[in-house]
Amino acid sequence: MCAVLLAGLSACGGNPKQPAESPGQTAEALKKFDDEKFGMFIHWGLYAIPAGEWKGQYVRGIGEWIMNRARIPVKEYEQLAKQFNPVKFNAGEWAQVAKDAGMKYVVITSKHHDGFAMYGSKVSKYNIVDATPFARDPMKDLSAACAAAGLGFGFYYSQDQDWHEPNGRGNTWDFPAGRNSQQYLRDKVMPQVKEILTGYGQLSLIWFDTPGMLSDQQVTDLRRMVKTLQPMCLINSRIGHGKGDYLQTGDNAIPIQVYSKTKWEVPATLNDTWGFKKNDHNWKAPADLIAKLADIVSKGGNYLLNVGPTAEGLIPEESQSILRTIGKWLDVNGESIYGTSASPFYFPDITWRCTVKPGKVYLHLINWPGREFRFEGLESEVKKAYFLANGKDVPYKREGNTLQFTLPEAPVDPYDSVLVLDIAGTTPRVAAGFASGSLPAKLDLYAWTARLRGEEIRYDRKSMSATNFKNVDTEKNELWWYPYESLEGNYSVEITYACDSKAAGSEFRIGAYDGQNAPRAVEGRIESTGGEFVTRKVKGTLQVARDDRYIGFSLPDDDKSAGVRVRKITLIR
Ligand code: FHN
Repeated sequence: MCAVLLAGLSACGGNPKQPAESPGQTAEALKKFDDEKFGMFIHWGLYAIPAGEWKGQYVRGIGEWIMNRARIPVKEYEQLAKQFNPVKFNAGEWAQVAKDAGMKYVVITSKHHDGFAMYGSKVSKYNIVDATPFARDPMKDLSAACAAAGLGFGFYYSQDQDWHEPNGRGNTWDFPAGRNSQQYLRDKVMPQVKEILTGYGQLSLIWFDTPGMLSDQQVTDLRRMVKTLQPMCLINSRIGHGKGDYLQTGDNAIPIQVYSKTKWEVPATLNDTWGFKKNDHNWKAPADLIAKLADIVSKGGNYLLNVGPTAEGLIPEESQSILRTIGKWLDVNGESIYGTSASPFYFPDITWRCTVKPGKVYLHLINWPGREFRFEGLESEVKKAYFLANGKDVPYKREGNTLQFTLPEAPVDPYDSVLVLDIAGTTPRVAAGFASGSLPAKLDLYAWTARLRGEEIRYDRKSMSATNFKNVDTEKNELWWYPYESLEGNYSVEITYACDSKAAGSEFRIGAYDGQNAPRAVEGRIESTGGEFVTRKVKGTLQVARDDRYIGFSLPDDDKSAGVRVRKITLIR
């Protein structure tokens, strides 16, 4: 099993005074989790009341961070509780939205960084039952509704950041003096985590976040408590110190290629915020989300997609409608997602993705290739090729390990047409050079596979490019690619972009970032391309070190850069 899991087990099993963990139960829970693929994240808390505005001023950034961003004193922020009365909350309806979306599990914030418990806590009066006019515990209803709907249920819990407590991390405006993290852990975290593990039935998982400064021992104690109370409850890697059962990627961060060494999950937003923000209408298109679901599952991950309910207790209409569209696609194509394994093939571009089951290869055509589609690298005999959407056979010719399909003019599904290959044998045989894990000499980093950083940046599906790069205050709009495998080496670099004359002249930077030091970078200047996409060589060599976390693209200094459209960066060994 995965390294993270093993690290966790050895650390926890090492104490003879404590009951040993049950690796069998964790493995069983992980298998179920791996089969589920798609879950609903819910960020719900007091921050849904200001919804992105404080005292009439727009506050930049993610909605649930408003207390921190606007440096709202505890005494003021606390007052929100007196108004929190989500009378429209209906747990059954929420569970139904998740069901209709084809999601298999739900994870909701029991306590976010603002420190407010969204369940009835005996540990702190700062909770939804004791401090609000609502005066009841919505998590009781939600856990029951999820169980009734056959959905897994889990809690998010912020175990280090807590802006309400002098001993929690993060509130430097009320509590500038040092803190005692051990006391915070002992008095709030451990007893609250115990409450959520004992009051809401079987939890599928507990989702810790931003472990920050917690020590190895503190994390070990936390893990031990979880596994002692609920051996089947999975723990995510953001518990810290490598002691999770499975790995979290960064927020909205998808590995660039198949990553299947350990089980992982991408937490992601439907717009640009987790907690409800009334002015955030930057909803991702269903086509993009379905392609991302196929992308993530093809690479070995799960997709945990967020909704941010309002202070009244409603999941925004836009979110619901997007999720239902995904659900309709899954009604037809779910066979190619649930219970599948990651692609055994490397992805040369963003035309297709691939999932497999015994005897079957599912080719997800996420960007329609036109009438001719070449698929290379499959050695196994193909017995039948057909579309999942309509069951119709797809004609093809075979030349060695290349299959040349003749496709209809238009996609058979507007989002992702799944082409199924029934193959001889259980596991596809992959020709040398085409297997996932083999990094080619020329590696394309498409804007579509990047994490988009910043509120202004947009991805345009039609031109397959990122655009509207802006620098607002100290915040840059950037593209970040996460390899999750080391790309150590020296690369010459190309950039494929378009730019009209107005936007020409901006300097750009492509860097390798380790998360601490200034990047090792190559730089260049954007020239007018008359609006056409061109590929240009960038001067210099990009040195990528073994532990670099991501490759980034930015236009650091120039605001004209909003008109630049970037399709991909190519790294050439
Ligand atoms: O700071 C939080 C953020 O508010 C949100 O909860 C996300 C979800 O993954 N986690 C943290 C940042 O990574």
